[in-house]
Amino acid sequence: MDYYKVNSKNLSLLKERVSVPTYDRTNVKAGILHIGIGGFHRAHEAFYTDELLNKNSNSNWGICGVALLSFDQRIYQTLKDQNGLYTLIVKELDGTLTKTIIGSIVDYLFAPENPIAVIERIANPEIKIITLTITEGGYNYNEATGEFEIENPSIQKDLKNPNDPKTVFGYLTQGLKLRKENNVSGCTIQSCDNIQGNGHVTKKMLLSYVKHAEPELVSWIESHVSFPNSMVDRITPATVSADMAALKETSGIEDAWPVVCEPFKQWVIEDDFIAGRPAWEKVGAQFVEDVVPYEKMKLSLLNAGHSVLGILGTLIGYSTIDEVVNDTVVSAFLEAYMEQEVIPTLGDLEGVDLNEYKKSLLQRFGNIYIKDQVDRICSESSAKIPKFMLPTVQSQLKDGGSIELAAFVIASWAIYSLGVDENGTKIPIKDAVKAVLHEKAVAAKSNPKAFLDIESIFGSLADSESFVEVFTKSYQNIMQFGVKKCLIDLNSKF
Ligand code: CS2
Repeated sequence: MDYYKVNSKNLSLLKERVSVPTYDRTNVKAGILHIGIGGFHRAHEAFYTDELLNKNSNSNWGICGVALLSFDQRIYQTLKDQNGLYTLIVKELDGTLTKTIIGSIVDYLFAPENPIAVIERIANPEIKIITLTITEGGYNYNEATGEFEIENPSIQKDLKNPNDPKTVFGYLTQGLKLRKENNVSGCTIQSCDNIQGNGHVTKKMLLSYVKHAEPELVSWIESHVSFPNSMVDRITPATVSADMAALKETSGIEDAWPVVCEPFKQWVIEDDFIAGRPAWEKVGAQFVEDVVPYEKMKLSLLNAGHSVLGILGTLIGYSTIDEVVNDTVVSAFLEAYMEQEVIPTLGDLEGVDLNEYKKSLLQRFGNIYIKDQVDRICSESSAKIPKFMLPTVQSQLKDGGSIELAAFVIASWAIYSLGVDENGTKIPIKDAVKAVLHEKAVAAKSNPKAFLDIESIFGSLADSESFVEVFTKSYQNIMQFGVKKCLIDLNSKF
């Protein structure tokens, strides 16, 4: 078999082997600027946008992908070498691989190399929508105060060097300022991160920064920029070398960075696009008036479910999510957590059967071909837990509901943060506040509550006597009997 690299020149050859764009990419305009071109964006928004270009000859919405951090140089270089093309490999439930070359990313910029080019592109009249996947931690939000962390050193740096920004806030502010100065019409900023009210949070955080950086821009943004909330969903594990090898072996395609994902996908969006938008509804996105309840459901069941499996699974010694959920002791615990502690906080969701949703999640987590890494799930837990689990705990505390299972998971996280699993193997913790987590985890050995004192994560949770009590009990039990034995005891109770 001949091997072909992924690039525009080879598209006609690649077409013999996998699906390729059926549209003429030279006619596609970058009306969307996307910041954060990681795997998730390429499995989700870029996929939907590509589907639409294939399906609807009237659409010419394409994406200009921005790699913001120096760390993103490799993905930028890969996209550049491959003319923005890459292979999306969907791992079906029966193990088949569905491969598609995605063509919707038609331009790409590497911000550290040329910050002014990014600022100018944000101000370019052809850009109508700016979408973001900058991770849950990227919003610079303080959990304890609910406010923007103006003291963050990177933010302070951007305030002092407006023309050489490093953070998304510095870039957006300078780009929007130029837009205003050039009398360019407004645009939409759409977050695609897993945050409750992601549009509201983006607006609040951006305006907080702008108030300090360019106060006279605040009212322009308020009247010229819309911030729709959206719920995004598609499990996208990190690509591993075996994925690249399988692509090469099965189709003779050499792709330096394909993306792998599950078949399921969902995108629920508020229809608030001030400067127009692609007809994403034609390819399965749902436009609704109020996305907040859907976001809440997804974050507190799927994402929290992931964290539960990731943390407990790591301590027990598993490496992938399917291994963890296929351990019936852990999955029974997860089901009990969802039923007893999460679903009671969700209220009625029109058109959604929560029990069915729960079942479908267990099936998705159990897909043995996905091999989603527990390390990926547990990375940056300090930004995830407050968004995925703590709102549920607060709501249950308020209503006098059970918090025992959530407390067990957070106690497990305290033990996880010591950095060694129950078999004595080192845990590769990836977290922006890794040092603080470790320090508090050590203190928790003699006084478990010390872990809850991290205010920037837990807010005032340590003031709740009932939470501290069950948390402490769980901590001591796990230390004494191990996760698995405790889960068996808890499962018999619920
Ligand atoms: C995961 C998400 O990072 C995580 O913790 O829960 O990346 C999850 O896979 C996606 O949100 C699925 O839509």
